Formats: sequence, structure tokens, C-alpha cells
Amino acid sequence: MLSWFRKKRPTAETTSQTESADLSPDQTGQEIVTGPEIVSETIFENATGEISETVVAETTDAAPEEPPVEPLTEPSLERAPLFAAPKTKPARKTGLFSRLAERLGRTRESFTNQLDDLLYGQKEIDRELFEQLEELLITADLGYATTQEILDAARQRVKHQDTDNPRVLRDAIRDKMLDYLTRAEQDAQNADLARPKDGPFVIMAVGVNGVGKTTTIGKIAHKFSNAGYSVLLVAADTFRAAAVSQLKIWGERGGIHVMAKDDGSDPSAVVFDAMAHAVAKNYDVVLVDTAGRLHTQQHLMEELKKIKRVMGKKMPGAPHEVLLVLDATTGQNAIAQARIFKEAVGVTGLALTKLDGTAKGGIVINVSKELGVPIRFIGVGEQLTDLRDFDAHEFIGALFDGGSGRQS
Ligand SMILES: Nc1nc2c(ncn2[C@@H]2O[C@H](COP(=O)(O)OP(=O)(O)OP(=O)(O)O)[C@@H](O)[C@H]2O)c(=O)[nH]1
Ligand SMILES: [Mg+2]
Repeated sequence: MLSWFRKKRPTAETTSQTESADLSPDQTGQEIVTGPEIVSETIFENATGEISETVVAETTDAAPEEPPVEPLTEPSLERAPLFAAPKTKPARKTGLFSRLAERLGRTRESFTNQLDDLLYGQKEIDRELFEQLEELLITADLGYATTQEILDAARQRVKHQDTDNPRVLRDAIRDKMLDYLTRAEQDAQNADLARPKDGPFVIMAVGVNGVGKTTTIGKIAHKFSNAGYSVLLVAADTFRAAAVSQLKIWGERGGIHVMAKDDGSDPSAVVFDAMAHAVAKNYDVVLVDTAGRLHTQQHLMEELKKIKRVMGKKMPGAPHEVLLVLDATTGQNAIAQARIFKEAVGVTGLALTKLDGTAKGGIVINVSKELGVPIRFIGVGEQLTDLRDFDAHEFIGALFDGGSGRQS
């Protein structure tokens, strides 16, 4: 799990501070004061007996255009690749793979099954077959350019192997798709991304309205929390009335701390306070949920840039991951969205949601190829466990074979 995230760096300092934050006498429900920005912290136990904390920050007047920058020393950075792919070949996890295959059922039905029907019914490779393949790939949302490249690779394979067996085409298409996905992972390894040696790892989720940002952030919070990290959720969506409570529900489900201000506050101010709080309390991971915005709304994109700037001023290097959440059911428009978000805020990772609800799962391959940005997560349902760490072999395996995708 979370193979792209380097392992925890426990220090005596971290342990003692985290413990004192979680296990202080304040468990009794007493109100505590933690600093100038925080008015109160209500601490409660959830159903599983874990201690949880909802931090309600004071609603200040309108935030300054650019909150003052406190002198901070630049944290030393680990230059080792953050998002390294697993070095060893993972064991086959047949149950999990078939579950993914089931969740990708709509794409499998309309793409893989059709592909098989087409190829198994053919005796030889001819022009008409290539035309049918082209239609199939485009229908699965692979996009025109990607489709042409895949077909070229298939033609070359046929030529190279000097065969007339249409089943060779299946392998060629499958391999080319896998190649796109693994290449994006490789690009990320070479990118200058680093987890800070000291201080929290900050992820900011961005994307258009309703794509699944809050849900995804909530699910990621649980992943980190279950892996033993201390997590702070930050509700920087102050635009939509229900956004804060939606995030709090996710937080409460797993005893995860949520920091929020009143609706209508400046999101940059929320983030500014949250960064200070996260550093003071020594959180391992900070997850920032932002308001949905159309990539075409210039002023809202500017607001997003400002949130990012403020974050970086308070905590140099943050955010360490700008996670663009894309709704897989939106098809080719997702690519246009991704390009503009990437240009505006430097997207470093992708989460593709609602793959369970689309027959056009080819978008995963196309978006990864067009953007050169790796996919970190895929959403295959609305439940907590329905967010999966993305693994290119696993995805292609589930799509084509209902298995692991590794031809061993
Ligand atoms: N089927 C399915 N539904 C999902 C998935 N991810 C999110 N959703 C649903 O999508 C809807 C919108 O999710 P939100 O997390 O509120 O989306 P958002 O991007 O935060 O929305 P805004 O903040 O309004 O921009 C909710 O009903 C989620 O349950 C997924 O992987 N599969
Ligand atoms: Mg939201």
C-alpha cells in the first residue's frame, strides 16, 4: 500500500509530540487552547475507541492578501525518489485483482470482450480488422492520437513476427497500453520531487466540481492513518456550504483530525493556519481539500495558485504533491482539464475516480500518456475501501485478463 510514499521516519521527537497531542489530559473533553489561531479543540472518542479531534479555528476578518511570511529555515530535502516503483515483483494477489476486474466490468464488457470477439472471429489480419480496432479504441476513450500509436505498434508487431494470427494484436495492444502507464511512473521517478526530511508531507487535491476530491481526500486520509501516520485534514473548500461538514464526516469515521474555518473564509487563510498547526503538532501528512472549480474560470484558478503560494511560503517545498482528481466518466474533457490545471499549479499526480461507472476506462491510459503525470489512485466505488493505489500491471491485468497482468 502507498508504494509511492517513502516509509515513515520515526524520531523520538515525533513520537513524543504525537503522543502528547493525542493522549493529553484533554481526552476528557476539556477545551484546550493551542495557539493564537486555534480557539478550541473538541476531542472525542469514536466508535472504535480511538481518540479523534475536530479543530475549529477562529474566524478571523478577511485574510490578508498574502499572509505575512514567517522566517523559516529551508528544510533539508531527501533527494531520493519519492514515488519509486516497487523494486520487487509483487506477489500475485488474485482476489484483489479479480475484484478490480469486477469493478472495471463496464469497460471490460464494452472494450475487452468486444476486442476478444473481434479477434477470435478473425482468420487473418486485414485492413477492415484495423478499422474495427480503431473504432473500438476510440470508443473506449483512448483518444485519436493514442489510438493511432497503439495501432502502429500493433502493425509493427505483426510485421516483426511475420504472422497472420489476429491474436498477436491483442498482446500488442495490451503491451502498448502498459508501456504508456509505466512510462509515466518512470517520468515521475526522475522528477525533482522530494519528501521533506522534517515536517509534514503535504498533498493538495484540486479539480473541477463534483469529480470526487473530498471523497478521495477522505479515503487517502484513512490509508495514511491505517499505515500509522498522523494525518491532518484541512477543509480549504470554504465556498460550498456543506463542504466542511462533508470532510468532518470522513474525519470522524476514522478518528482523523480535521481543521476548518467558517464557510466563506479565505481558503488561503485556512491553509496558512493549517500549515502552522501541522508543523507545531508534528503531523506526518497534511491533506488539503480545495473547492471545485472549472478550469476555464480564470479567477478561481488564480485563487488556487494563491493557495499554493501561501502554503509554500509558510512551509517551503509544500505542497509536495498536487493531486489532480479527474472523473473518469467525463471522457476526453478530462484531458483538457488536466492540461490547464497542470499549467496553473503544476500537477504531480492524478486520481481517476468513478471508474466503476464508466465503459470508457481507456481514459486512464490516454490521460497518463498525454500528461506524462503518473496516476496515484483510482476510485472504483463510493466506499472507504474503493480507492486503490494505482498499479499499472494490476490495472492492465484486470482489464485484459481479470488477473495480475504480469505474464509470469
Ligand atoms: N461510483 C463512484 N462514485 C464516486 C467515486 N468517487 C467519488 N464518488 C462520488 O462522487 C460524488 C462527488 O464526490 P465529492 O467528493 O463530493 O466531489 P468533490 O470533487 O469534492 O465535489 P466539489 O467539492 O463539489 O467540487 C459523491 O457522490 C461521491 O460519493 C468513485 O470512485 N466511484
Ligand atoms: Mg469537495
